Amino acid sequence: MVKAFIFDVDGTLADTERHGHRVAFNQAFEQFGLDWYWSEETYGELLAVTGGKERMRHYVETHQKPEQDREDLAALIKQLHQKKTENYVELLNKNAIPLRPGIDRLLNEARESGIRLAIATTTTPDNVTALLENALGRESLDWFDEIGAGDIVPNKKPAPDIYQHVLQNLGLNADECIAFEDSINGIRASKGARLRTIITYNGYTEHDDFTGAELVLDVIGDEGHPSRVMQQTWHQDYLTVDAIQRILPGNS
Ligand code: XBP
Ligand code: MG
Repeated sequence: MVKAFIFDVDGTLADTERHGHRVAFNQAFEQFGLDWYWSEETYGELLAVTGGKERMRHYVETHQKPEQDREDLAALIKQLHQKKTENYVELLNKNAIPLRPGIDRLLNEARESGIRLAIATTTTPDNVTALLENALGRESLDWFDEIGAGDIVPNKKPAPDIYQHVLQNLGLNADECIAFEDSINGIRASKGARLRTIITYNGYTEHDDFTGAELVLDVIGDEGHPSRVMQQTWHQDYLTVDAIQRILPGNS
């Protein structure tokens, strides 16, 4: 039987990138008097680099003038990122970003079935807290046995480090767990940790290569909001814990 579900956050639990992170980055750029601006399209390209600080550095290296002093740049990125995190949390507190269809139900089904919950994400811990508190209530933080987030590991996704860290802290083997991801960087990380992976893609990731995924859907889905299955054959209106236990029973 499957013993734990490990969820990515951005793009998987909620569509946070386009109207959340991107907006918070642009606010920070403006607050620092920079003329940088990330359009929805540019941001889609920048998502190839995970991690906000890493993404900004990549942007400067590829889109800005090369004379930027290296040390100054590291300090600027750190300050910008602190501001961006404040902006993002404020944005969620003012206007909660909803969870994707079926997530709330699946989390509750899992809890009722005794399946443990965990998070493995590159985003900053404060962002995870703000998302969960606003979408599910403060008590939902206790639903997760392990929240692996941000700079806690040296290498961010697509490296498997964050998943390996979470597995170790859960005390479980990869074949006892299922990862939920939305992107190519995410599945590279989860597969790198030998985790069976269910993909729910979104507007930014629908054309990513999900080779190796056990299941690829548009959404987990719900009553009145069925899932569309892109890879593998599976016939049910939406994904349930029972269906997961049936099709991906696990090795232990
Ligand atoms: C999410 C990310 C994050 C967010 C920004 O990737 O790449 O960097 O866009 O968060 P994944 P921070 O869903 O694969 O975990 O600015 O806090 O880094
Ligand atoms: Mg993601």
